[in-house]
Amino acid sequence: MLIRKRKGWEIPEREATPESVYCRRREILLGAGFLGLEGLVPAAEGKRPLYPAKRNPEFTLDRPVTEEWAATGYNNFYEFDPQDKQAVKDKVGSFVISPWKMEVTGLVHKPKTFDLDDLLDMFPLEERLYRMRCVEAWSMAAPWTGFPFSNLVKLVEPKAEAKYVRFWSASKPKEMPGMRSTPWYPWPFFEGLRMDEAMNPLTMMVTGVYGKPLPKQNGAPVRIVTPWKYGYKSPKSIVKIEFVTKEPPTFWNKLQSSEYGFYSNVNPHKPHPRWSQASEKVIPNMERRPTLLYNGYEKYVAGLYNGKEF
Ligand SMILES: Nc1nc2c(c(=O)[nH]1)N[C@H]1C(S)=C(S)[C@@H](COP(=O)(O)O)O[C@H]1N2
Ligand SMILES: [Mo]
Repeated sequence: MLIRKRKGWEIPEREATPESVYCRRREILLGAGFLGLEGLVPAAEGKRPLYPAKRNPEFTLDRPVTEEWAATGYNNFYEFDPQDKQAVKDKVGSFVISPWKMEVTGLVHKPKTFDLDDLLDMFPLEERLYRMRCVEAWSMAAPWTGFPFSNLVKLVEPKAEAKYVRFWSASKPKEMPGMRSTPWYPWPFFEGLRMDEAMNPLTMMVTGVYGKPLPKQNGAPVRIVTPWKYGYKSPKSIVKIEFVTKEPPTFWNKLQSSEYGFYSNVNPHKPHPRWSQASEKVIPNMERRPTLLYNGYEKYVAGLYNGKEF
Protein backbone atom coordinates (compact mmCIF):
# COMPACT_ATOMS: atom_id res chain seq x y z
CA MET A 1 0.00 0.00 0.00
CA LEU A 2 1.40 3.32 -0.99
CA ILE A 3 0.73 6.60 0.68
CA ARG A 4 1.91 10.08 0.01
CA LYS A 5 4.88 11.34 1.97
CA ARG A 6 3.62 12.48 5.36
CA LYS A 7 4.57 15.77 6.87
CA GLY A 8 6.08 15.75 10.35
CA TRP A 9 3.04 17.27 12.01
CA GLU A 10 0.64 14.70 10.63
CA ILE A 11 1.74 11.80 12.81
CA PRO A 12 2.97 13.19 16.09
CA GLU A 13 2.68 9.76 17.68
CA ARG A 14 5.47 8.61 15.40
CA GLU A 15 7.90 10.29 17.74
CA ALA A 16 6.04 9.18 20.84
CA THR A 17 5.82 5.52 19.86
CA PRO A 18 8.73 3.08 20.01
CA GLU A 19 9.90 2.09 16.54
CA SER A 20 9.19 -1.58 17.16
CA VAL A 21 5.57 -0.80 17.84
CA TYR A 22 5.20 1.81 15.10
CA CYS A 23 6.28 -0.55 12.36
CA ARG A 24 3.98 -3.41 13.29
CA ARG A 25 1.13 -2.58 11.02
CA ARG A 26 -1.47 -4.72 12.78
CA GLU A 27 -1.26 -2.43 15.77
CA ILE A 28 -4.47 -0.50 16.16
CA LEU A 29 -4.15 2.96 14.72
CA LEU A 30 -4.93 4.81 17.92
CA GLY A 31 -6.12 8.27 17.24
CA ALA A 32 -6.08 7.95 13.46
CA GLY A 33 -9.52 9.43 13.19
CA PHE A 34 -8.66 12.28 15.49
CA LEU A 35 -5.56 12.98 13.40
CA GLY A 36 -7.55 12.93 10.18
CA LEU A 37 -5.62 10.04 8.68
CA GLU A 38 -8.56 7.94 7.53
CA GLY A 39 -7.72 8.43 3.89
CA LEU A 40 -4.10 7.46 4.32
CA VAL A 41 -4.39 4.03 5.91
CA PRO A 42 -6.64 1.01 5.52
CA ALA A 43 -8.43 1.83 8.75
CA ALA A 44 -10.88 -1.03 8.37
CA GLU A 45 -8.03 -3.49 8.79
CA GLY A 46 -6.42 -1.48 11.54
CA LYS A 47 -3.05 -1.63 9.78
CA ARG A 48 -0.23 0.83 9.75
CA PRO A 49 1.53 1.64 6.50
CA LEU A 50 4.71 -0.35 5.79
CA TYR A 51 6.21 2.04 3.26
CA PRO A 52 8.01 4.28 3.33
CA ALA A 53 9.85 2.92 6.36
CA LYS A 54 12.02 5.13 8.51
CA ARG A 55 15.55 5.45 7.17
CA ASN A 56 18.35 4.07 9.33
CA PRO A 57 20.82 6.98 9.42
CA GLU A 58 23.80 4.70 10.07
CA PHE A 59 24.14 3.78 6.41
CA THR A 60 25.37 6.65 4.29
CA LEU A 61 26.62 6.74 0.72
CA ASP A 62 29.66 8.27 -0.96
CA ARG A 63 27.57 8.85 -4.11
CA PRO A 64 24.02 9.81 -5.03
CA VAL A 65 21.22 7.26 -4.77
CA THR A 66 20.65 5.76 -8.23
CA GLU A 67 17.56 7.19 -9.84
CA GLU A 68 14.61 4.84 -9.44
CA TRP A 69 13.99 4.39 -13.18
CA ALA A 70 17.57 3.19 -13.61
CA ALA A 71 17.68 0.77 -10.66
CA THR A 72 14.33 -0.73 -11.63
CA GLY A 73 15.07 -0.74 -15.35
CA TYR A 74 18.49 -2.41 -15.52
CA ASN A 75 18.39 -5.79 -13.80
CA ASN A 76 20.10 -9.12 -13.60
CA PHE A 77 17.30 -11.65 -13.16
CA TYR A 78 18.15 -14.51 -15.48
CA GLU A 79 14.85 -16.31 -14.84
CA PHE A 80 13.24 -13.57 -16.95
CA ASP A 81 15.95 -12.56 -19.40
CA PRO A 82 19.52 -13.86 -19.29
CA GLN A 83 20.78 -11.37 -21.88
CA ASP A 84 19.01 -8.04 -21.87
CA LYS A 85 19.04 -6.29 -18.49
CA GLN A 86 16.75 -3.57 -19.77
CA ALA A 87 14.17 -6.13 -20.94
CA VAL A 88 13.70 -7.82 -17.54
CA LYS A 89 11.16 -5.23 -16.36
CA ASP A 90 9.03 -5.93 -19.44
CA LYS A 91 9.02 -9.71 -18.95
CA VAL A 92 7.88 -9.97 -15.33
CA GLY A 93 4.21 -9.29 -16.05
CA SER A 94 3.01 -12.90 -15.59
CA PHE A 95 5.05 -13.48 -12.44
CA VAL A 96 2.60 -14.10 -9.57
CA ILE A 97 3.95 -12.82 -6.24
CA SER A 98 0.82 -13.00 -4.10
CA PRO A 99 0.12 -15.17 -2.23
CA TRP A 100 3.76 -16.04 -1.46
CA LYS A 101 5.13 -18.62 0.93
CA MET A 102 8.70 -18.82 2.18
CA GLU A 103 9.76 -22.02 3.93
CA VAL A 104 12.48 -21.89 6.57
CA THR A 105 13.74 -25.36 7.36
CA GLY A 106 16.76 -27.58 8.04
CA LEU A 107 18.83 -27.53 11.22
CA VAL A 108 16.55 -25.29 13.28
CA HIS A 109 14.46 -25.86 16.39
CA LYS A 110 11.49 -23.93 15.01
CA PRO A 111 11.05 -24.52 11.27
CA LYS A 112 8.30 -22.35 9.85
CA THR A 113 6.64 -21.52 6.56
CA PHE A 114 5.87 -17.83 6.38
CA ASP A 115 3.16 -16.20 4.42
CA LEU A 116 4.71 -13.02 3.10
CA ASP A 117 2.10 -10.89 4.88
CA ASP A 118 2.99 -12.52 8.19
CA LEU A 119 6.69 -11.99 7.56
CA LEU A 120 6.02 -8.29 7.02
CA ASP A 121 4.30 -8.11 10.37
CA MET A 122 7.02 -9.92 12.22
CA PHE A 123 9.79 -7.35 12.35
CA PRO A 124 9.94 -3.58 12.06
CA LEU A 125 10.94 -2.44 8.58
CA GLU A 126 13.66 0.13 8.03
CA GLU A 127 15.22 1.78 5.00
CA ARG A 128 18.95 1.57 4.31
CA LEU A 129 21.02 3.18 1.58
CA TYR A 130 23.43 0.53 0.27
CA ARG A 131 25.93 0.44 -2.56
CA MET A 132 25.47 -2.54 -4.83
CA ARG A 133 28.17 -4.00 -7.09
CA CYS A 134 27.60 -6.60 -9.77
CA VAL A 135 30.50 -8.92 -10.65
CA GLU A 136 30.13 -7.65 -14.22
CA ALA A 137 31.40 -4.26 -12.93
CA TRP A 138 28.23 -2.17 -13.06
CA SER A 139 27.08 -0.67 -9.79
CA MET A 140 24.31 1.35 -8.22
CA ALA A 141 23.12 2.62 -4.84
CA ALA A 142 19.59 1.86 -3.67
CA PRO A 143 17.31 2.63 -0.71
CA TRP A 144 16.29 -0.88 0.32
CA THR A 145 13.48 -1.52 2.81
CA GLY A 146 13.56 -4.60 4.99
CA PHE A 147 14.95 -5.93 8.23
CA PRO A 148 18.21 -7.50 9.43
CA PHE A 149 18.20 -11.13 8.30
CA SER A 150 19.53 -12.05 11.76
CA ASN A 151 16.05 -11.31 13.16
CA LEU A 152 14.61 -14.18 11.15
CA VAL A 153 17.53 -16.49 11.95
CA LYS A 154 17.05 -15.94 15.68
CA LEU A 155 13.32 -16.56 15.38
CA VAL A 156 13.78 -20.09 13.99
CA GLU A 157 16.52 -20.95 16.52
CA PRO A 158 19.29 -22.65 14.53
CA LYS A 159 20.81 -25.77 16.05
CA ALA A 160 24.51 -25.77 16.94
CA GLU A 161 25.31 -27.84 13.84
CA ALA A 162 23.91 -25.16 11.52
CA LYS A 163 26.97 -23.54 9.91
CA TYR A 164 25.59 -22.29 6.58
CA VAL A 165 22.34 -20.97 5.15
CA ARG A 166 21.00 -21.98 1.74
CA PHE A 167 18.57 -19.91 -0.31
CA TRP A 168 16.35 -20.95 -3.21
CA SER A 169 14.66 -18.54 -5.59
CA ALA A 170 11.26 -19.24 -7.10
CA SER A 171 11.03 -21.76 -9.93
CA LYS A 172 8.02 -20.94 -12.06
CA PRO A 173 8.99 -21.61 -15.68
CA LYS A 174 5.46 -20.81 -16.91
CA GLU A 175 5.86 -17.31 -15.51
CA MET A 176 9.61 -16.94 -16.11
CA PRO A 177 10.52 -16.87 -19.81
CA GLY A 178 14.28 -16.86 -19.12
CA MET A 179 13.99 -20.24 -17.39
CA ARG A 180 12.30 -21.68 -20.46
CA SER A 181 14.90 -20.29 -22.87
CA THR A 182 17.87 -21.61 -20.85
CA PRO A 183 17.01 -25.21 -19.87
CA TRP A 184 20.73 -25.98 -19.54
CA TYR A 185 21.06 -23.78 -16.45
CA PRO A 186 20.76 -25.59 -13.08
CA TRP A 187 17.45 -23.95 -12.10
CA PRO A 188 16.13 -22.86 -9.68
CA PHE A 189 18.66 -20.17 -8.70
CA PHE A 190 20.33 -21.11 -5.42
CA GLU A 191 22.81 -19.29 -3.18
CA GLY A 192 24.32 -19.52 0.28
CA LEU A 193 26.01 -17.69 3.12
CA ARG A 194 28.14 -18.80 6.04
CA MET A 195 26.26 -18.48 9.31
CA ASP A 196 28.35 -15.52 10.53
CA GLU A 197 27.78 -13.76 7.19
CA ALA A 198 24.05 -14.40 7.47
CA MET A 199 24.07 -13.00 11.01
CA ASN A 200 26.13 -9.93 10.09
CA PRO A 201 24.13 -6.76 10.73
CA LEU A 202 24.58 -5.70 7.09
CA THR A 203 22.73 -8.73 5.72
CA MET A 204 19.21 -7.59 4.98
CA MET A 205 16.02 -9.39 4.12
CA VAL A 206 14.53 -6.92 1.67
CA THR A 207 10.87 -6.47 0.76
CA GLY A 208 10.90 -2.95 -0.66
CA VAL A 209 12.93 -0.27 -2.42
CA TYR A 210 12.38 3.43 -3.10
CA GLY A 211 9.79 3.54 -0.33
CA LYS A 212 7.54 0.96 -1.99
CA PRO A 213 7.21 -2.82 -2.20
CA LEU A 214 9.94 -4.39 -4.37
CA PRO A 215 9.18 -4.35 -8.07
CA LYS A 216 9.18 -7.86 -9.54
CA GLN A 217 12.35 -7.21 -11.53
CA ASN A 218 14.24 -6.39 -8.32
CA GLY A 219 13.25 -9.64 -6.62
CA ALA A 220 9.71 -9.28 -5.30
CA PRO A 221 8.34 -10.08 -2.90
CA VAL A 222 11.39 -10.91 -0.76
CA ARG A 223 15.14 -11.12 -1.38
CA ILE A 224 18.47 -10.99 0.39
CA VAL A 225 20.91 -8.08 0.08
CA THR A 226 24.57 -8.53 1.07
CA PRO A 227 26.19 -5.26 -0.03
CA TRP A 228 29.83 -6.29 0.49
CA LYS A 229 29.53 -9.16 -1.99
CA TYR A 230 29.00 -9.30 -5.73
CA GLY A 231 25.33 -9.02 -6.66
CA TYR A 232 24.64 -12.70 -7.30
CA LYS A 233 25.12 -13.34 -3.56
CA SER A 234 21.81 -11.44 -3.12
CA PRO A 235 19.19 -13.96 -4.29
CA LYS A 236 15.80 -12.67 -5.43
CA SER A 237 12.22 -13.93 -4.97
CA ILE A 238 13.11 -16.41 -2.23
CA VAL A 239 10.84 -19.40 -1.57
CA LYS A 240 13.02 -21.54 0.65
CA ILE A 241 15.78 -21.14 3.23
CA GLU A 242 17.60 -24.10 4.74
CA PHE A 243 20.14 -24.28 7.56
CA VAL A 244 22.88 -26.82 6.85
CA THR A 245 26.25 -28.07 8.11
CA LYS A 246 28.36 -27.94 4.95
CA GLU A 247 29.19 -25.13 2.55
CA PRO A 248 26.28 -25.26 0.09
CA PRO A 249 26.65 -25.26 -3.69
CA THR A 250 25.78 -22.01 -5.45
CA PHE A 251 24.36 -21.38 -8.93
CA TRP A 252 27.24 -19.44 -10.49
CA ASN A 253 29.89 -21.53 -8.79
CA LYS A 254 28.30 -24.67 -10.18
CA LEU A 255 28.27 -23.18 -13.68
CA GLN A 256 31.81 -21.75 -13.65
CA SER A 257 33.74 -22.40 -10.44
CA SER A 258 36.94 -20.78 -11.77
CA GLU A 259 35.12 -17.44 -12.11
CA TYR A 260 32.59 -17.37 -9.25
CA GLY A 261 33.65 -18.49 -5.78
CA PHE A 262 31.49 -19.16 -2.76
CA TYR A 263 32.55 -15.98 -0.94
CA SER A 264 32.58 -13.51 -3.84
CA ASN A 265 33.48 -10.56 -1.63
CA VAL A 266 34.03 -7.37 -3.63
CA ASN A 267 37.79 -6.92 -4.15
CA PRO A 268 39.40 -4.40 -6.52
CA HIS A 269 42.68 -6.34 -6.36
CA LYS A 270 41.31 -9.68 -7.50
CA PRO A 271 40.46 -9.51 -11.19
CA HIS A 272 37.78 -11.68 -12.67
CA PRO A 273 39.55 -14.11 -15.04
CA ARG A 274 38.09 -12.18 -17.97
CA TRP A 275 38.14 -8.56 -16.74
CA SER A 276 39.58 -6.19 -14.15
CA GLN A 277 37.63 -5.42 -10.98
CA ALA A 278 39.71 -2.31 -10.16
CA SER A 279 36.93 0.06 -11.18
CA GLU A 280 33.18 -0.03 -11.65
CA LYS A 281 30.63 1.64 -13.94
CA VAL A 282 27.81 3.45 -12.16
CA ILE A 283 24.42 3.07 -13.84
CA PRO A 284 22.84 4.75 -15.74
CA ASN A 285 25.67 6.90 -17.08
CA MET A 286 28.37 4.27 -16.61
CA GLU A 287 30.93 6.73 -15.32
CA ARG A 288 33.88 4.95 -13.76
CA ARG A 289 34.65 4.90 -10.03
CA PRO A 290 37.34 2.96 -8.20
CA THR A 291 36.05 -0.31 -6.71
CA LEU A 292 36.15 -0.32 -2.90
CA LEU A 293 37.41 -3.31 -0.89
CA TYR A 294 34.35 -5.15 0.43
CA ASN A 295 32.43 -2.53 -1.59
CA GLY A 296 33.23 -0.01 1.16
CA TYR A 297 31.87 -2.15 4.01
CA GLU A 298 35.22 -3.26 5.43
CA LYS A 299 34.49 -2.00 8.93
CA TYR A 300 31.44 -4.25 9.15
CA VAL A 301 32.80 -7.43 7.58
CA ALA A 302 36.60 -7.59 7.57
CA GLY A 303 36.45 -9.35 10.96
CA LEU A 304 34.56 -12.25 9.38
CA TYR A 305 37.51 -13.23 7.23
CA ASN A 306 41.17 -14.09 7.46
CA GLY A 307 41.86 -11.99 4.35
CA LYS A 308 41.79 -14.91 1.92
CA GLU A 309 38.08 -15.37 1.34
CA PHE A 310 37.35 -13.54 -1.89
N1 LIG B 1 17.01 -15.44 -8.48
C1 LIG B 1 17.96 -14.61 -8.94
N2 LIG B 1 18.54 -13.76 -8.06
C2 LIG B 1 19.50 -12.90 -8.52
C3 LIG B 1 19.91 -12.92 -9.88
C4 LIG B 1 19.25 -13.82 -10.77
O1 LIG B 1 19.54 -13.88 -11.98
N3 LIG B 1 18.29 -14.64 -10.26
N4 LIG B 1 20.91 -12.08 -10.30
C5 LIG B 1 21.83 -11.60 -9.27
C6 LIG B 1 22.75 -10.59 -9.79
S1 LIG B 1 23.96 -11.13 -10.84
C7 LIG B 1 22.67 -9.29 -9.41
S2 LIG B 1 23.84 -8.18 -9.90
C8 LIG B 1 21.53 -8.81 -8.59
C9 LIG B 1 20.84 -7.66 -9.31
O2 LIG B 1 19.85 -7.08 -8.50
P1 LIG B 1 18.99 -5.85 -9.03
O3 LIG B 1 18.42 -6.23 -10.35
O4 LIG B 1 17.94 -5.59 -8.00
O5 LIG B 1 19.95 -4.70 -9.17
O6 LIG B 1 20.56 -9.80 -8.32
C10 LIG B 1 21.10 -11.08 -8.03
N5 LIG B 1 20.05 -12.00 -7.62
MO1 LIG C 1 25.48 -9.47 -10.92
